[in-house]
Amino acid sequence: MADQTTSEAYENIIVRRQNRVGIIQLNRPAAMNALNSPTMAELLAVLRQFDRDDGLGCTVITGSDRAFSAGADIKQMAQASVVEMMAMPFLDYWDQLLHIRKPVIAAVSGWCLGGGCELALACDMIVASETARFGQPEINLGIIPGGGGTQRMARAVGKALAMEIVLNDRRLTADEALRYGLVNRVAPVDSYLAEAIKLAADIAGRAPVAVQLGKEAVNQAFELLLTAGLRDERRLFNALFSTEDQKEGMTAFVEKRAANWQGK
Ligand code: DAK
Repeated sequence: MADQTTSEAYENIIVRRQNRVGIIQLNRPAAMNALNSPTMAELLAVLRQFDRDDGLGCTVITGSDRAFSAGADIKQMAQASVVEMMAMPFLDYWDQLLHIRKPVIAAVSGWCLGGGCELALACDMIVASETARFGQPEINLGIIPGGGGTQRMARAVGKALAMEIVLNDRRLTADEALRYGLVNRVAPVDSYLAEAIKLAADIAGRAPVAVQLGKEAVNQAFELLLTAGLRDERRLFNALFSTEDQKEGMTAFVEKRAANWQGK
């Protein structure tokens, strides 16, 4: 099949589609892709639109080679009171990230700090360039991570290292991030994005409903105790026997042919 690429215009992000992969590029180069409310609004609107689009199976979020994102926009928060912080729509966008059903891969190069690192951690997988640097430097601003950094970082790399990252601004190189299980793979800076898109295309070519329920089931491992998680997995597993794709997948195996997924 010929490679189909289309693009759409936004103010703070660049959106394009490549066959069954949606690609969102953070695009605030003058601010190192700092995440302000308008950027998060556009990002979430597009993620939700992709979730509803049967023509797409997986999303890649990326930044520039120099910076995935340097975090939440400090200039937006600097003078805010606690009441103003609590009322910022910014918070809702972070909550909405939890409800994206299709897999999202972060393709990270350069700075991946603060809220930028939290955004990457909220994605389902991370492909990093060799120049990627991960950190939660909020302590330097007199605050702690607020977008999931303490929780997801601790789950990803363990308590000991998470404490150093959160309390003492320890930054991880791409190789360290790979070693500690924060990222899936590391690639040269000129190919990390292509690598992430290739991974996304592979996933997008698989049985769509099973992919979404697989994502849901793995995420439950971080929410539930083992017995409840196993029960949940069993329900999702059984539910897939009501899909046409389960019949097609097993029939295709028996008939020794490739499956033709319908997403039903
Ligand atoms: N916000 C706003 N502008 C930023 C920025 C940021 N986070 N990071 C960089 N910039 C801007 C700089 O101000 C500068 O702008 P101009 O001065 O040119 O106008 C421009 O980007 C280039 O930055 P530098 O001149 O500093 O470039 P360098 O190469 O020297 O340094 C750097 C790059 C990324 C190491 C450095 O800029 C830096 O340390 N940036 C700040 C990193 C940081 O502290 N990040 C944590 C921010 S706090 C929440 C969700 C999320 C969050 C909180 C709550 N809820 C849901 C409740 C997240 C909080 C954070 O992320």
